[in-house]
Amino acid sequence: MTHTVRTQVVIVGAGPSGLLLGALLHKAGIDNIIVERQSGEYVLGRIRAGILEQVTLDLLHEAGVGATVTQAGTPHHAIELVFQNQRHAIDITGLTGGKSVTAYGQTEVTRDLMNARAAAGLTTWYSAEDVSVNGFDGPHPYVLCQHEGQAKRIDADFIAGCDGFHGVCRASVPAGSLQEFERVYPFGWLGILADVPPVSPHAIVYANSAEGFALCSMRSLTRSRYYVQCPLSDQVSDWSDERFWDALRRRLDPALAEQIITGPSIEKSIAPLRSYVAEPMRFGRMFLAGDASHIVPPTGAKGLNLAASDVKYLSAALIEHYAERSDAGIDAYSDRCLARIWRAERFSWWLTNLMHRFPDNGAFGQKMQDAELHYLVNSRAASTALAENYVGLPLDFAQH
Ligand code: RFL
Ligand code: PHB
Repeated sequence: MTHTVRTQVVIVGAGPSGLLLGALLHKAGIDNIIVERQSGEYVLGRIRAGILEQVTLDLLHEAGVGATVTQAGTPHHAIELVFQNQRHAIDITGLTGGKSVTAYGQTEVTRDLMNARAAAGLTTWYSAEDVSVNGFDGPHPYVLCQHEGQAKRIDADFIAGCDGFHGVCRASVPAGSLQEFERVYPFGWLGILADVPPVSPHAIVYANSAEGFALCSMRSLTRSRYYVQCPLSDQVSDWSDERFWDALRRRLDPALAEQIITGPSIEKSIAPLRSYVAEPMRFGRMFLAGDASHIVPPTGAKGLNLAASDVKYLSAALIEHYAERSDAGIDAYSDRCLARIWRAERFSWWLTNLMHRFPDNGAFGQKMQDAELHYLVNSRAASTALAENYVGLPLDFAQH
């Protein structure tokens, strides 16, 4: 027998998008249930983003979980670009009239939201199997799944597809209703997490070297996150810790390389790089948000921040629907999100092209990269364009 429950919004996926949406809706008195395919521990074990824009911090505060990030996050007022063995600082705060970004891990954001959700006694079904989304083209959408050995059904007013790139929501949209745009890059990022002090605790370092891209980031003053560009054919097992640290050092300027403190990795993974957008983001009574509808290469640190802004627009639209009986926000949702998404897609694509070594770049392509990097660090106008995108464009940035 199927166990049936009812809620106002059923959210598929308990990543940052789903959890943040659930928290914002709950604050507004809108009932919601989250259905997640994995266990809570598995979700927390995925090491991903580390840089939050102010827009994202503001939303965490609005959702009632801002205290920990304020206390434990590390503000960054600069980024550094390394090329031709030299380091150049970009003063993102000075160039944007005082804005900054904050180093605070996606794992920590997720944990804060999970804890708040559990403390508020809200329903989350982890380890749900065979999740399907149904009836969203009509007035009575519902989700089916298997949970704790039982067939379950959730009837709702709306479905929020927050289930990431490989989720079921986008895949359930009828063929032909979706337009996809994609660029796949011919390399990946090998990332490691290690309990060693970060080499650059006040500025994220992006390096373009003859051996490829490298990135120095952090999770705290005692936990570092580093990445190197690697071929897509590489396996994690090809990369001993020693090989990783050697490769990282060779890609940085000599002074910085010398300061790297190494230690055993506690996580090591390879992520492919992709730009992807699916349009639109609403299908009747189902909405897509976050990685379910778009992917950026991690170079611009935009993925989690875009997920947060989608959720801001979606929560505002749903609150307007219930409180004011107006569907204006719901009708505008997809266009509002996509205007911001395409700007972040452009920035992430541009920075990816500028900072990586492409197999078919050639000598001319290399000269172009070098010339653009020199221009970028020597022109206030060009540095400002980088800085204002890096800290994140305002939510109400011109839509057209
Ligand atoms: P998620 O995090 O993928 O969560 C989706 C959740 O849905 C679940 N799910 C299902 N649940 C039920 N039924 C199904 N059929 C389901 N299918 C899937 C999944 O188990 C999962 O729990 O998507 P969300 O919430 O939209 O969040 C997006 C972010 O995770 C992502 O954009 C960022 O991690 C991207 N990203 C970065 N973003 C930044 O803003 N700043 C960064 O510094 C940054 N660095 C990164 C990154 C992503 C990386 N990787 C690995 C792709 C660095 C890396 C290396
Ligand atoms: C990270 O800390 O994981 C990180 C930082 C900056 C990026 C991407 C990832 O651009």
